[in-house]
Amino acid sequence: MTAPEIPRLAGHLLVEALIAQGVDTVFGVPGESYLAVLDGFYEHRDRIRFIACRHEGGAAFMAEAQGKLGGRPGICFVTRGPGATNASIGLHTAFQDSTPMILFVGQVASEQRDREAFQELDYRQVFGPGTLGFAKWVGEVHDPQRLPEYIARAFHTAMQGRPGPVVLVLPEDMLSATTVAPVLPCVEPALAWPAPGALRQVRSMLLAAQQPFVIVGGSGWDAAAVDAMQRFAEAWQLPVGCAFRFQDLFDNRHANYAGDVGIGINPKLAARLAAADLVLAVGPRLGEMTTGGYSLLKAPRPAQRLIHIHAGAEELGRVYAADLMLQSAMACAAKALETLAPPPELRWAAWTEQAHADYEANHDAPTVEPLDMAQVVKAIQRLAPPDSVLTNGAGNYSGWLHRYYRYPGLQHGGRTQLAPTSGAMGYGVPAAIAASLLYPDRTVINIAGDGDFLMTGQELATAAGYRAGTGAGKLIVIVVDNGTYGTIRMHQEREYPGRVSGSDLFNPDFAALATTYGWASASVRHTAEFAPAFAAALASNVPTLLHLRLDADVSTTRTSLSALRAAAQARRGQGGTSAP
Ligand SMILES: Cc1ncc(C[n+]2csc(CCOP(=O)(O)OP(=O)(O)O)c2C)c(N)n1
Repeated sequence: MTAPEIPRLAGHLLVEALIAQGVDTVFGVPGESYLAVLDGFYEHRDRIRFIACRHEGGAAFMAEAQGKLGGRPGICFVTRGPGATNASIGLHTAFQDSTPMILFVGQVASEQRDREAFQELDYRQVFGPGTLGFAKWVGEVHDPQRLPEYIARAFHTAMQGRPGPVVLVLPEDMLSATTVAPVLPCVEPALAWPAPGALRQVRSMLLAAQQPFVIVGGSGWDAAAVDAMQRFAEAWQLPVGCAFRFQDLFDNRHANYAGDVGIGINPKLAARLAAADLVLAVGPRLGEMTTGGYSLLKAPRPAQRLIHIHAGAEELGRVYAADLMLQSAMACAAKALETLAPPPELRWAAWTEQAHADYEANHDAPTVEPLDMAQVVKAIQRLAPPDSVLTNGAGNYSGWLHRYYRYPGLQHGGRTQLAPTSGAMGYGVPAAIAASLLYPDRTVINIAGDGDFLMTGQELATAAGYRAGTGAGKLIVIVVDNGTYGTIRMHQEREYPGRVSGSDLFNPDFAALATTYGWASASVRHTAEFAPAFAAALASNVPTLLHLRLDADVSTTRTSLSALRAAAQARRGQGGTSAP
């Protein structure tokens, strides 16, 4: 602990405490409720920067991406009621994605509390753990002397067990009070190791299996853990799938890789998972998207034997009555698994080989005219640096990335996929900007839908203002414009064929729009135009938006709207588009 220091504003102390935690960048939208903190950022501007965003949703997504990329809490600052409620989408995403993050919220002065003062909210009620889905903990700091204690606890809570978001509420008068409190040292999470007895059980359950399958996912992985997991999979010749939007946790080019267990899953992979007799889930919380709506792994008692390894005790046994549950941080679990000695003969070598062959075969795609999204993703893979970070939000367009992009594991030191398991539209643009600002030497590529893009597209201004993507690493946004909220249209065609309601979009010229933000841009209508446009973006000294015009009928990597409509109408035994 550092010695008590000279009196200073609590708002300044807060910034010093963040610096002590290793934070050099925070994201936010300013508010009059936390002026003393903003002044602290000014005071320490040589050591920490405040990235001023255009919407708190964008700022919170950027902080969430910071947490995903770095493993330590991403930091977001917002003002009272309207600021905090705008930021809630980032909290929800951090919660669902198990991402460490801290949202600091300015609060009305203590003497005005409980009067429904200007923009007042009770954040413990709004975001409290009781609401199940916004924050692991909501703390309100009343005594400036205790601010370091609250900050240390916030960092611990965000990182320990199942990582997630924390909200710290800062009354205005507390921030502008004077304090001599010392900052506390940098916090490291306490990590749980799997018990030796449980590890022996893992081994004997593996030895008893005929067709085992491993799913990796969740947060808390580092490059060493991913490498250890790879060695374990190699030694035991196990097929490995990645949980929904955790595709970068295992090298997709590796011979044991079997594909992503998520939305639009390869049907052969779904069949394999269903046919497995033992599933070893290392890290994922086994949510709806990873389990095929709790059907590939039936909840609460799957047909397969299940070993569930997770960092959070509260997560184990919450949904699935697994045969074996191990509480362990991923860094520890992978290293422990690696020590398990395999027998000389493994009976599932062919099963694993076939799993990878199925993954490879899933890369074959019929040609689509005039713009082929599979070819677009393959061109990105071919041309972009291998350590590029890929981001997306929610929408069918992300399916091409999930299916055709081969993520390289964490061999470049950090994550290369930033994508919301919460399915939050608007995530990809701010996540890409955050990645580009935090890692200026990495190229960052966002693929967005037209609906998705305009939810947070205003953050292009933030990128331009802070000169993101102007150095060695490039920043490229690819907008896939099909003139519709295509995912919803897909569901409509399945359920209410031919009855388009609320899903049409009326779009601007995205390429023209980007130039008003100081971005370079180009429009792409044909597959052949994409690679040159993308190569030019990789050579550009300013960020680039590529506006891709996709035929609205192209619905997913596997089907079209017209095929869906025809199938739904056939099911209903009607030829027209009459009401259901
Ligand atoms: C914030 C948010 N609002 C609404 C939804 C519901 N939703 C899921 S996908 C989707 C449409 C996405 O449209 P677009 O970005 O154009 O991509 P497309 O599906 O057409 O590829 C909607 C509205 C959501 N997931 N997130």
